[in-house]
Amino acid sequence: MAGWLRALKKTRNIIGKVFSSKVNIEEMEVEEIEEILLRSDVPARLTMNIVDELEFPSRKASRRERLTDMLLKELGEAKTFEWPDGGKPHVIMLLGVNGSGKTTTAAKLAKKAIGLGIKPMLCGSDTFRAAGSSQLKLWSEKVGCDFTGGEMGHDAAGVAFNAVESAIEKQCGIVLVDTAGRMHTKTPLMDELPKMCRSMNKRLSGAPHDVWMVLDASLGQNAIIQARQFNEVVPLTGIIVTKLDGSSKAGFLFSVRSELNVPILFTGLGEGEDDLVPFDANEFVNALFDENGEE
Ligand SMILES: Nc1nc2c(ncn2[C@@H]2O[C@H](COP(=O)(O)OP(=O)(O)OP(=O)(O)O)[C@@H](O)[C@H]2O)c(=O)[nH]1
Ligand SMILES: [Mg+2]
Repeated sequence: MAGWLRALKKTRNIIGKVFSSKVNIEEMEVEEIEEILLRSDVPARLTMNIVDELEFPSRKASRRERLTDMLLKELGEAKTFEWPDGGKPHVIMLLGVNGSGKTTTAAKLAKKAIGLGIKPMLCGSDTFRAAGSSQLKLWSEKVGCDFTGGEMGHDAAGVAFNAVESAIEKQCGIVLVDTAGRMHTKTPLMDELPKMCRSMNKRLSGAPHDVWMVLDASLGQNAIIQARQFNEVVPLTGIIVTKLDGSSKAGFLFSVRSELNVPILFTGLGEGEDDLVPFDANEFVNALFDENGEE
């Protein structure tokens, strides 16, 4: 909980005003509540429903209870990632726009796998930039796991194929394929993603078993627009939201289920290798509104 509280400081600075000890939400003008919710990127449709709901008093529940309830409902039922427990390697491809946190997240996931006794393979398929793959190689040395990468200009699909092959040989339990950052609007780069999938599937039927999009929380609703485009090119099976610790727009998380219908699996709450936690809707909503959270 402490991690969540710290991480959501910025969003709470806006949204938390609804519940701060100085302001009484029960007596607040609904227009003010509406403005606060919209400013932290809570989707407009949900904000409208909340305002409609809060406008009239209820004998059964306080406004705070009703708001919390609506927000939790919007996040839907939680899905947790089931870590693989042996057999063929489970291949996960991480994708997203430039700088969203893919490489760091791949390393964080590898560290988690090691902690669970699962042998990871980190695959650096970012062959766009000279440092793209070496950045992940450094991480593999830091967390202590196998690595397969490609030099700049190499075919990313080939690098991914080799990583899966090597993971099978080395009996790894999980392969984390870090991809190059790409803008959702650049067609040729987007086309590389299904090609990578086909290539991995040739070496191991069913691979990649998961495709997770890494979204930068500081982008707010724009992250949803990006995810929608990626989802059309390669169907996503999970979302990882990074940089929640630096975002004041965490309200966009309430759009993920209705707009994408892809589960949020993990959230990044900092830059360190242990700052990745399974997404927990209750912790998230409670941390948003915690009056005792750090200022
Ligand atoms: N505060 C914070 N910073 C993060 C988090 N995740 C990643 N970062 C930082 O975001 C920056 C970009 O992270 P990378 O992992 O290199 O992002 P990327 O998506 O691989 O970037 P490209 O390969 O250039 O597309 C780095 O400075 C990371 O330390 C997080 O959860 N919180
Ligand atoms: Mg990267």
